[in-house]
Amino acid sequence: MGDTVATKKTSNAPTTTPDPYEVGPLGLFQLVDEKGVQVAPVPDLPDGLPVRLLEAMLFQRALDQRMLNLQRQGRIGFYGTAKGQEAAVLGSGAAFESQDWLFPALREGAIALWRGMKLDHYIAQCFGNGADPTLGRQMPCHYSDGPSRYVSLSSPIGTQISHAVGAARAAQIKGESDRIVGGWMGDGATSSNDFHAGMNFAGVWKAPLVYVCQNNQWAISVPAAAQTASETFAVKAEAYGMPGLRVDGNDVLACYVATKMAADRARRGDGPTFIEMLTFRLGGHSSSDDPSKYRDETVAKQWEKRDPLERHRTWLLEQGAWSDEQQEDFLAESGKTITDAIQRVEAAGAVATATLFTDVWAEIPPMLHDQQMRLEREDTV
Ligand SMILES: Cc1ncc(C[n+]2csc(CCOP(=O)(O)OP(=O)(O)O)c2C)c(N)n1
Ligand SMILES: [Mg+2]
Repeated sequence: MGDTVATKKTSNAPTTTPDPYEVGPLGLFQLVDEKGVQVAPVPDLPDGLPVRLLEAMLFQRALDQRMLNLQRQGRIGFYGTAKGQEAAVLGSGAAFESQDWLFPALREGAIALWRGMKLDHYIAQCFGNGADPTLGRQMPCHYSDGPSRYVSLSSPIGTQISHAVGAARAAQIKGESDRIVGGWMGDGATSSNDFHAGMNFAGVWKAPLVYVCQNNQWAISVPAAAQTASETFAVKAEAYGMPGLRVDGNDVLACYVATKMAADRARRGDGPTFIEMLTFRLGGHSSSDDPSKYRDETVAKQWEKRDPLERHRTWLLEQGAWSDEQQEDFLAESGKTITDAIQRVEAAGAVATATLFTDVWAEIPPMLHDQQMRLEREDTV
């Protein structure tokens, strides 16, 4: 499997934006290279989107670090960062519309924030405390947010791949022609049963769906090369009767443009697309992991030089659309926003025990009702 971003550079830069569907599953769709130099024309984008993408990536990096610190301080139990993968996360997530349903894997929480999830709810989900609308019933990082149609992942790897195609099929059956579905997975998830079932039904049903595979080259300690014998992950899509795209996952504009094309295609009723985004997990798998035990961290150092934030910032500076001062202000303001939110959330305290009995049964069964009454009595003793 490719562990480097190998782009063929010709002396003649293209004069039109390449079509990611033509670049295909063995190529690598890229608009801005590792140094922040634009290598192909960037198509017209919604007003202000490139700046918003940088801000969202900067915010995510800052938030991830703060959440990891909370875990190290014993204030939350677990955290998984998206460090190094922010472009793949936000570039893909920004291409969906508010009516679409999204089925993420572990590292896409920033998409929920992008779609309007409250920061307090994001942080409270990790505390699992009284400020958490999901009442601490999920492991940290398993965000869900109804208003932004962002569905909690299930911890068993790959299960959301089937959930996503099910939701896409439901939209099809209900004739909701303007609604599509996004489903995310890691490279490791392509070895799960759900991958094959989900991809198969997506192809057979011509489901209004975009699958995004963040190939961060590791599944905890298993390298991508030990995950598959296929030349790329994208090429697998062909066997299921759908196009597979391969995109530079550290190029946020390329990620956005490719996902938007796939989303438009799905919305037109032309069926699903599978997109492999080639990136790298700069940090540990999660707060419970130490990657120096199993991988050559000099490779990680190489990938640090391909930082997606730095690349996009350089491009924006070149466009005259961003400044060092703006970045400084934005980071200072973000830091304060995060601090304030953590303080508010932590002050909420534990989830009320009485909520054990709420939101589960329409009518509580007699045995549980007895337990509920007993708890109420004991609580007042
Ligand atoms: C069915 C199942 N097997 C094993 C695990 C333990 N596990 C959690 S994350 C992970 C690796 C996932 O790798 P990948 O899909 O590449 O996503 P990444 O963590 O790299 O984003 C594994 C094996 C699990 N959660 N579910
Ligand atoms: Mg992975």
